[in-house]
Parts: sequence; C-alpha cells; structure tokens
Amino acid sequence: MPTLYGALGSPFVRKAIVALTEKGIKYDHEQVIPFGPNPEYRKISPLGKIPAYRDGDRTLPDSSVIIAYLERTHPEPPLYPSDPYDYARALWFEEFGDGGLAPVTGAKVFFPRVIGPRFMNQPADEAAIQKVLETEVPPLFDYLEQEIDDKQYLVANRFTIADIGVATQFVNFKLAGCSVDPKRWPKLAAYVERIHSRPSFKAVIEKEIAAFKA
Ligand SMILES: N[C@@H](CCC(=O)N[C@@H](CS)C(=O)NCC(=O)O)C(=O)O
Repeated sequence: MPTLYGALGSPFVRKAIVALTEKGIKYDHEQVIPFGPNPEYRKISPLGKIPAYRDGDRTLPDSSVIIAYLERTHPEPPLYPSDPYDYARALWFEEFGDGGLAPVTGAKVFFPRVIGPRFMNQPADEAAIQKVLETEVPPLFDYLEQEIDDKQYLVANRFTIADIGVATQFVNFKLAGCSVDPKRWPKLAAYVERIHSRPSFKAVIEKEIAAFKA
C-alpha cells in the first residue's frame, strides 16, 4: 500500500488526502512533523516539507507533484480538465491557493494564531493578524468572489484540482477561527461550504477539528 507522509493541519497534506480519497486510493498515513523533520525524511523530501508520497520504491515530494502522479496512475475520476485552456486555468487556481492564499491566510493568520502558540511557544500578535485580515485578505477574496460568480466549481463545471487547491486553504482559515463574511463575499462563502461538504473534504476536516480540539 502507498504511504503519505505528513501531518494533519497542513493545507498541502490535505490536498493530497482529498485527491487520494476522491480517487479511492487506499494508503497508509505516516506522521511527519515539518520544521526540522528527521534527516532521513529529506531523502524523499529534499526541502524537508510535507507532504511526500511513497509508492513501492518510488518517492515524490510536493502536493502538486503527488496529485499529478496520482492522476496518471489512477485516471478515474479525473481531477484535471481535458480541455487545454480549462486545464491551464485549473493549474492557475491551484497556484492561487498554494502561492496566493497560503502565504496570507496560512502563514499570516493560521500559523501565528494556531501553530505558534500551540507548538512553538509563540503568543499570537492579534494586532498583526487583524491587519492582515483587513488589508491582505480582502483582495484575494474579491478575486475569488468574481471568479466563482454563479458557478458551482471554479473550472469546467466539475470538481477539479482548482477546487482542491483553493478550498484546502479555507480549512486553515476556519481552524484559525475565521470565516468568509457571507454579506461581503456571498458567492465565495457558499462555494467554500459546498466544497467542504464533499465527503472527501468533510472526512479530513472532521479529523482535523478533532485533532486541534484535543
Ligand atoms: N509546495 C509544497 C509546499 C509544502 C509546504 O510548504 N508544507 C509546509 C507545511 S504546511 C512545510 O512542510 N513547511 C516546512 C518548511 O517550510 O520547512 C507542496 O505543495 O507540497
């Protein structure tokens, strides 16, 4: 059976878990805590980041790389659109999640409010977090509100890597005690609820809420 390495609470590990679940792939989950993982782990994840994946003697780091691999080994159900432009747009939304939302809602809200105080003995600077929520978050949410418009999914009228990459970041936003204001961003708020209620997301979110409550 393949192995997924990483810890609950990581938006990137969650991307891989959702993709594995959507594709019905059974796997073992081996706990790896980032920021100074066992040096052995760097053999499969040279940057020391989570997640990584082992499939027999094949190993891969990085959520985007892992999911692209799963798409080739387990094509059904497809998580990438077949139309070339839709495909590229789906990759763009994945990047918007990884490289646009994560550095703000993950690194500047979830991390200082949840991980710092809980695991690193670093009290949260609430004034700094509030400033991020007021200045850096709104343009990101405005963009998504406009992109979602009246669509159920971001691209190609079906669930794709675009939805995985964006919606995973909103789980961390929730774990940090934040929510999308439905008066200001009604389409985004409904979209996030819709994607988070899919069985693949719901199952991992329930586990994470339980883990972070403990
Ligand atoms: N591009 C990577 C990003 C992974 C990532 O940044 N993971 C974080 C945890 S959420 C990590 O391992 N950070 C540890 C570090 O930067 O040393 C992916 O998509 O897997």
